[in-house]
Amino acid sequence: MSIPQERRVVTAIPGPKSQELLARKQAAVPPGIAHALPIFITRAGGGVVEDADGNSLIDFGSGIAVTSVGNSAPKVVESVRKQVADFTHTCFMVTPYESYVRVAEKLNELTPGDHEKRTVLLNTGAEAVENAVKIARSATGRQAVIVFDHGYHGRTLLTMTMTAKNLPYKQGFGPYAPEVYRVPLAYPFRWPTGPENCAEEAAAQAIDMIGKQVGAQNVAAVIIEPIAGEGGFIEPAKGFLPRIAEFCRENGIVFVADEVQTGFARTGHLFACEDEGVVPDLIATAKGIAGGLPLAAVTGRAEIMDKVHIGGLGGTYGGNPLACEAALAVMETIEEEDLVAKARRIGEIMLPRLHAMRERFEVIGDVRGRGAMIAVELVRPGTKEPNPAALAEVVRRCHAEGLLVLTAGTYGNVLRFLPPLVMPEHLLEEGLGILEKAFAAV
Ligand code: PLZ
Repeated sequence: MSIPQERRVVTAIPGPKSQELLARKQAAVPPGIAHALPIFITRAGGGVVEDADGNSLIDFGSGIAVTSVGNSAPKVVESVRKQVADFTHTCFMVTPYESYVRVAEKLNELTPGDHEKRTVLLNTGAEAVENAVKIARSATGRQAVIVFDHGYHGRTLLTMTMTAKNLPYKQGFGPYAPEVYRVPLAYPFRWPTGPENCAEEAAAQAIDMIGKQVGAQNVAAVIIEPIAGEGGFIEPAKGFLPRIAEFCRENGIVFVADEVQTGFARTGHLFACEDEGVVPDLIATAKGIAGGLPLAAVTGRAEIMDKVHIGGLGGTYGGNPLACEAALAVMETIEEEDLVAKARRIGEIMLPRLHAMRERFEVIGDVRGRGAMIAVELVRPGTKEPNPAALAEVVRRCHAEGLLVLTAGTYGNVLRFLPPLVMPEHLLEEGLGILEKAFAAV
């Protein structure tokens, strides 16, 4: 790796150059687009990001689960360089090219289930989710869409409607899209009767609500994140996902897994659904698929995907040749560097350290996640009351020390970790040390 794999804090964070750039940003860009940490990045790779002031921060965010293979990963750079010199765009709907087909073949092969599949390529996670809904509606002739508490699916009209949390995603942006219904999620830490009964009770409630309020015969699709991402890295209690998938099967409903954040080795499986052997009818992917180039996909059962009329799917840039080359390089890198195992190893290092912190610090209510998708939920000591103030303080201290961390959660009280899967172990350990110090100080 050409960029030194070290933490280096040489100014305040953000430093003077970043602050100068931030002032320009504030004059040129609306405040609606905000930052987790306003340091301006000049270079990044492996487990670090470098800023304009010469600081090098340990990256526990991967640009929200995108650069799983690392920033500017060598194979990605090489493939994109070659492609950019050959041709940058034709529009796949005008004249096709082979890399799009190869990405589709790869996704058909790698996603759960050995049934015949098809893949359509798009640009963003939101676009993938929207297209999954279009396809499910077209295939079933039904309209209703079922989503879950704490769900996040994007910022477009339909996906914002499908997203659970009002602020910042929905406030003032209505009216929302019709025919979207929300049901409970099996959230073990906050289930009223405790985690043991959570899966069964939550599934029963969800299924009852669908039957009573919507009518299963009207439902085109049930869409769920196998681990709720923005909602706070909530792993549904074991048994919940399989029960919901079974209900969909019994009622001719298309079961859609939104694996935009959980996909591509992140959770210690190639796809998070595999953890419980759930085979979705359609799977939406994006983020980690192309190492930072904009690409997304819907992959699913041929008999469902093939129902959409000719010309019904598309977009100018979907499956852009640069993004396709990047995706092929990412998939090769995941295989060659066994990043599924690396993700597991990250979990094996992080979880025991975080559980030990939970014993020490009463402000940590819950530690959860799988592989390199790990979170801690902060509460007021002795209660389950969300503690966003403590979270803000921990984050501030981590950032000041050169550890880039992200937050999440319906109640704004979850600290989440999404390190690149190529994170060197010494940086992972160093990051955990900074975190421990931050908790001790709060
Ligand atoms: N589905 C599960 O996590 C994107 C959003 C950040 P796009 N998550 C990060 C923000 O505040 O905008 C996401 C996701 C899941 C869909 C999406 C949407 O993906 O590529 O951002 O459209």
